[in-house]
Amino acid sequence: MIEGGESWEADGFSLDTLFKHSVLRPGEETEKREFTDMVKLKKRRNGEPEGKGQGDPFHVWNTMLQFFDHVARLDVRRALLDCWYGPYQWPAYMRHVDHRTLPRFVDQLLAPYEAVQQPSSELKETNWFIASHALTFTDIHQDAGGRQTWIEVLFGEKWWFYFRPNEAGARLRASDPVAFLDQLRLFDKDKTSALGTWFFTILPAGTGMALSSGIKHVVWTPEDSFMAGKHFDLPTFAVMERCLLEEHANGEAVTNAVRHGWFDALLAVGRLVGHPSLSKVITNENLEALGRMLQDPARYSPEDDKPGMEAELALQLAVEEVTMLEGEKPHAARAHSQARWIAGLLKISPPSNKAEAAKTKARGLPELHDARVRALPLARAAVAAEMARRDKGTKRAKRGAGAGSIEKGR
Ligand SMILES: O=C(O)CCC(=O)C(=O)O
Ligand SMILES: [Fe+2]
Repeated sequence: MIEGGESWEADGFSLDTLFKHSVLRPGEETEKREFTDMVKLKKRRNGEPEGKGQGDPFHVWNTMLQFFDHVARLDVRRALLDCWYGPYQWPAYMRHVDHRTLPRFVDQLLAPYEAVQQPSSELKETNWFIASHALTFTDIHQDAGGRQTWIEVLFGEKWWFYFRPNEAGARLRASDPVAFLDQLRLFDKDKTSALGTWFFTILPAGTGMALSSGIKHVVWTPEDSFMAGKHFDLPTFAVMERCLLEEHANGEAVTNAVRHGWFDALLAVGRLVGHPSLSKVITNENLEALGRMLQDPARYSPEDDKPGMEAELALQLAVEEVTMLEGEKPHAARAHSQARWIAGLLKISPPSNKAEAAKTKARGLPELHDARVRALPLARAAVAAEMARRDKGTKRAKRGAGAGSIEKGR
């Protein structure tokens, strides 16, 4: 927990506050956004009938104007979890972290020479704003895609619960992440303490918190609240790999969102691993994890139904094309990619649906396909060269140590 941040308490829980701090621009208060309907979510969790619209997901499309109209109505509880919010940047006391983030390395080392392409979802998810009515919560989850998180409470209060597994908990999580979560979600003291310990921190306006990736947490919002936050990557690829594998196998059951841009973030940074300023902060364990993710990205792609399958297919396609290009058949590779992508999509959207099939055919190759095909061999080569360099260093050190002991033996 970090104290000494900004507080908007004096401004009030209102649209005007959001305009004043540039969260919204005038006119945006009537745009529809996706809110979590907490009343529906609660009914679903308790197995109660949901009434009208039964079977719908627990999301509703509302405007910010409606959100503020509902503040005093306890029978309507909503939370807006994914409002993009660029203006709120790192506060002074977090700037030392900013300098160690992977996007920073990419900006400093790669961006001056070429445009670094990232999917729009990745950029949108980097800086965000959460507005929640009092008495809302976010269920147990890990933040998607192995990202680190920093948050700052600007209005109201958040109660942050985070779980530290013991040995048995870590084992269950590794072998069956859904069973692990189901057991925690019973909120039964004995069942929980068999797996580890919950900790909690109360965060009033003006306090913030940095949360390492992969930590399971629950957030309770006892008062109307505004919160700004940021997701970022550090060179902790081994944890990222574990998170992605968990999300690949279990989709949104274990996380609160889906990160489709993780691979493009890795491609940008992968090319830079040999740079001295980056190399010194990547451990061997993390380097190996990065190497594995670049080798076979489809293994890690999050599985959230159709978009997840499309994203996985798009990654497979980039890898296949690189493999074919390495076999020196560029034209054949491109034609093959296109055909595979379309065939794959057609399998996802049944060919009986003619309109959907026509749309798919018109789409061409996946977003960022060419950028991926260009960057992947460079990233793989940079990681391989760095591994070889370290390997040589280790062998040299071992030879040195060996020679030393012979000398000592003399
Ligand atoms: O504020 C909330 O309800 C959820 C926040 C959260 O889990 C996060 O920022 O990762
Ligand atoms: Fe979270």
